[in-house]
Amino acid sequence: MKKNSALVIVDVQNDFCPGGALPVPEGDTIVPILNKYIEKFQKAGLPIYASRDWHPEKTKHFKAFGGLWPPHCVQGTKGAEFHPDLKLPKETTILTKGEDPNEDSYSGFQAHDPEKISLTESLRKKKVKNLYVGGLATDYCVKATVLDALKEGFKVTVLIDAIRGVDVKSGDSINALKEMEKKGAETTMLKDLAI
Ligand code: VGL
Ligand code: ZN
Repeated sequence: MKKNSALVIVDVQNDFCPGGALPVPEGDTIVPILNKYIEKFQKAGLPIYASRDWHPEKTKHFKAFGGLWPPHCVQGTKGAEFHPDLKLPKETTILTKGEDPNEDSYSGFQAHDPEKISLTESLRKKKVKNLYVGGLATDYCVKATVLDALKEGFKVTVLIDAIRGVDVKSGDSINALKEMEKKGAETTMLKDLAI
């Protein structure tokens, strides 16, 4: 793994896992793999970020108010908590997004840390140039985060063994990955991650 790298874990929350309000098929199966990535980044002393979808009860993002989705990841609920087996170190920077009731946002680059600092600013401060991105869902928040990261000039590697998609239409996840690669993202797997 290169210097100036950070791990970005997208939305590994109960509501996106089987049994949750908006389950991603096999969403929970990436948790043990993400834990291994976390361990590697932690041992290397590299920053770790974890984003969370964090919606108010009423938001344009939900079907009842004009959006696409059933209610999910409502602030303060069990469904909005990170998956209980995800081993986030205490130094993890938690990124919160989706709080604005008028916004239908997906990207970690629309999120902020506890000091209300944006992800871009936080990464620049830490001199991060390379992002390794995994999490849920491939065809929504992972895709949006990766495409925004590329637009912001970061080098991005998608952790293809640590993402899962919703596939509202079959093929959505594969197409999302193709689009990320076309725009410049690279891919890797745990076994190929040099450290
Ligand atoms: C997400 C749909 C709605 C995601 C968030 O995290 O990918 N998908 N809200
Ligand atoms: Zn959402």
